[in-house]
Amino acid sequence: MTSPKRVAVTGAAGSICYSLLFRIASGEMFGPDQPVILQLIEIPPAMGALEGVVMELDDCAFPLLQDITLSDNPRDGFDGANAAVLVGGKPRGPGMVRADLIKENGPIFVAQGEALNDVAADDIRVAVVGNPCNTNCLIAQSNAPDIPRTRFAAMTRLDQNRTAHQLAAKAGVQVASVSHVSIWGNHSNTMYPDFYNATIDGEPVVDVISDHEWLKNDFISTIQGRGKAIIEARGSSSAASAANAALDMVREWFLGTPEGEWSNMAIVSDGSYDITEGLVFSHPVICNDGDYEIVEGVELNDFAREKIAVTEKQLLEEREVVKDLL
Ligand code: NAX
Repeated sequence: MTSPKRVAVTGAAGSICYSLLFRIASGEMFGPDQPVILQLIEIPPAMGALEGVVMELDDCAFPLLQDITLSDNPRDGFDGANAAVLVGGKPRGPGMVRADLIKENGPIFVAQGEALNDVAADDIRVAVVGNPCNTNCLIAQSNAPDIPRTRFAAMTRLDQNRTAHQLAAKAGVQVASVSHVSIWGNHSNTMYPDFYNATIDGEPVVDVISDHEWLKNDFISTIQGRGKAIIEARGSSSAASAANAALDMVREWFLGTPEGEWSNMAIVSDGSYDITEGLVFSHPVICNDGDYEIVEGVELNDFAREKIAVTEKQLLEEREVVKDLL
């Protein structure tokens, strides 16, 4: 019998987790033969709601779900964890700008980074979903000096999936025809969804979609503004699609990127593509067995370089805001 994977999840009583936890427990994250133990972490006022979520998990009678623990303390919640998905955080309140959100959430990720450092399993991998996810990831990483930095990644998979859908819809093909999407930079309205290197049925997107003005303008702003558009339409932020993206991200990180494909995650920059070393920056990667390699040789033209410079500048500014927490 395979030993169970301990999966710690913060923000476990929130909207994303109401979809995510059930799919982890059903085997969609680590495969149909991998038992899991869910270690659910919340803040004290949400523990009652979390108990309700656990009752529902129990009532699903998932064969792979071996145990569930509940905790309002990351030191207990991350104990022995092999994977951690950091979803929890404070939402942006009325009148708050991005810098306020960063400052509000920063201390949460200091404490979580320290706790992961001290109590997680030696093979821990950490996926950060809670926004601003790149900078939260940088903070957690910086406060976990004994864990290699490459074990942390922030989620830009939702942006990858959104890009694949938009390109497929414009070209009038199925989403499976779209490959080699890359997402560069910050999970924010400055990210650069790269269509130049993406393909549709093996052909460059720019050869299949003749409306290049759409690609350079409306397409990019649709991806950058998709989260906001969903809030406007639904009255609350993307939850099921974010949970789905977290599953895609972590599954490929552990089980591997499909042959010939790219995954995207915001990972620590090693200076590739002249991006400032140490920033948590989304890149196309190829994952295998819990490790990843940055895809090499992606051609970045002047248009791409300009877009990447904008998102890099934003991440440098965010790093400046939290410099006392690093
Ligand atoms: P919810 O507000 O529904 O849930 C967040 C949960 O986190 C709450 O239950 C809250 O009690 C808990 N929480 C707060 N502080 C905590 C702490 N210190 N420790 C543990 N739990 C804590 O938000 P939800 O819709 O689930 O979204 C969660 C986060 O994902 C938000 O920061 C959101 O901005 C972010 N997103 C990131 C996306 C991405 O692509 N990277 C896309 C979707 C989403 O916007």
